[in-house]
Amino acid sequence: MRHIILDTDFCSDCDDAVAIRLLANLHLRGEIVLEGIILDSVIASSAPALGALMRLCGIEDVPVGADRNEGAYDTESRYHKRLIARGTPFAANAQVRDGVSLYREILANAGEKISIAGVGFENVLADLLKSPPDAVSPLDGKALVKENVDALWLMAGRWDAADGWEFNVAHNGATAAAAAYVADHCPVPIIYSGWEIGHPVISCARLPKEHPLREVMEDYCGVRYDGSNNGRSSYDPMTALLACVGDVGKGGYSAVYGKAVIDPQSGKNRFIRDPEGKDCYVKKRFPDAYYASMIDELILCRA
Ligand SMILES: [Ca+2]
Repeated sequence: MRHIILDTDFCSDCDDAVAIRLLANLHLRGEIVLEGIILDSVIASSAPALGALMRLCGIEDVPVGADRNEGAYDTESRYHKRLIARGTPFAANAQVRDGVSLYREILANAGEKISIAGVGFENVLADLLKSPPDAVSPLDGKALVKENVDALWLMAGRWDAADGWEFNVAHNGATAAAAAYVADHCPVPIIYSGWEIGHPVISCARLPKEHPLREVMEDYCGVRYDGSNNGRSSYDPMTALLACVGDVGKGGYSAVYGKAVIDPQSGKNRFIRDPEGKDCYVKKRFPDAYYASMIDELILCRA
């Protein structure tokens, strides 16, 4: 059984919500254990909106942690408001755990290796790696990750171009510094799913009226004359699904191994190839429709 923590900037883009629905269904079907969700970009409505989506998806009992630096990366969300109106277990961000502290608790108590699916900024991951020993564990963050995490599966970077620029990494100086820190200090393999992987893969284009993602997709993507939304690039659900599969080849990808180099100021990324390298970025082995239909099937099914 795969054990997953999702690290998400559930705020600006809507594909984070698609990743959450996908993970919720796999969790409820008993195919993975979703150990926790970490919010790495937080505005006032973040925890309330996430709680609302989790309730709609039937995973209200999964622990939630959040970065405490509210407003550092986003200032508004197009899709939080209508989610919250559906009812939420959290009235405010203060009702969820501190992100690093929740990470440390889950990792310290892990019976099996945990996979971290990162589909947002890497600030909380960097803070986890920098965290000192505490009452939860005598290990510092780096040792705790080394002992309990099998890999980081990150939607980050752009690897099909020289000097790649990608939002999760290069949004601002803080996101660039965090992504560079994780690339340089993570003690376990990092599997990068770049911008070029998810961008042309459009999922969620047609959702039933009562689907939990329907309003989210309408609020982010708009509505067509026939009432269906336009769908969205599948950056985050593809990364989350790959983390659940836990194997690049079985997930439908090939890997280019080596070392990611991220400029800590600009966030621009490049890759030094090395067949013996710990980290990799992935390339698709199948047409885009293959991945899109897999995601649509997993978000449409009833868990
Ligand atoms: Ca995201």
